[in-house]
Amino acid sequence: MPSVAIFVPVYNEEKILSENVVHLMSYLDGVLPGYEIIIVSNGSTDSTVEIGEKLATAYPEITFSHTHERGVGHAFRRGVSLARADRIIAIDADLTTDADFIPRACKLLDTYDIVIGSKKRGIQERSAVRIMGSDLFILFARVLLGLPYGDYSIGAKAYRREVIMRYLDCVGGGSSYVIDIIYRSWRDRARIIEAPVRCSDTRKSHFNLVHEGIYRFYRLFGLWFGK
Ligand SMILES: Nc1nc2c(ncn2[C@@H]2O[C@H](COP(=O)(O)OP(=O)(O)OP(=O)(O)O)[C@@H](O)[C@H]2O)c(=O)[nH]1
Ligand SMILES: [Mg+2]
Repeated sequence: MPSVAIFVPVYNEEKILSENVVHLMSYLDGVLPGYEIIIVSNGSTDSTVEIGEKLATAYPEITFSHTHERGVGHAFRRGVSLARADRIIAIDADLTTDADFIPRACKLLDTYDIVIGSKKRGIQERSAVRIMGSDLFILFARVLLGLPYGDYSIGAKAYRREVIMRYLDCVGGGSSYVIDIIYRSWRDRARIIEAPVRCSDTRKSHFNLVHEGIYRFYRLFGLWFGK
């Protein structure tokens, strides 16, 4: 039984998926015995699905699943249902955050329920616009909800499965699933720690950043109204 599941959501990642997953596995083989990788695609229109299926056939550690429904929160739910391990670590397929977050987070999950890999507390090379967008969201999360953390993006987040299961029914279908889980578990006094991460992400986002911004703030206000 694997001790940790690495969850990788993918949307149209044909250019990097195979190479990055193989690279990730060669890193994990040296530092983390007993892992599984769960790759979930939603609505990819390129050859991501064929590549994912080939990877799953070639490597017993990999599980691949896909649906036509868009939304990374749906993918997360599917990933959690497929994972056998009791620790789930989400990372982006572009591997833009240093992979050493994975073994560090895995160790921290011995004593914490959630580990928030934080670009704000670490080092980030991202465009000024993206940093400003994230900073604004972090500020609003602090002011409206009292949340003290510095990163609510998908990648570099680690969870104990039992914590996720408590909130899975109320998480959104998009990327707000992260703040949905963090906010509810923080309110319920879960043990949450932030770990600084180094992120160098200069490729174009696979999200539509305007839609994504509107959606995330809409969900954030929803949490605030529901307080
Ligand atoms: N399953 C699934 N994965 C998605 C979807 N949209 C994006 N992803 C994946 O989510 C991960 C993050 O996407 P990126 O394009 O790197 O997003 P980013 O803007 O760099 O993310 P930030 O860290 O928030 O700045 C990648 O692995 C994408 O392939 C989706 O609708 N479904
Ligand atoms: Mg990225």
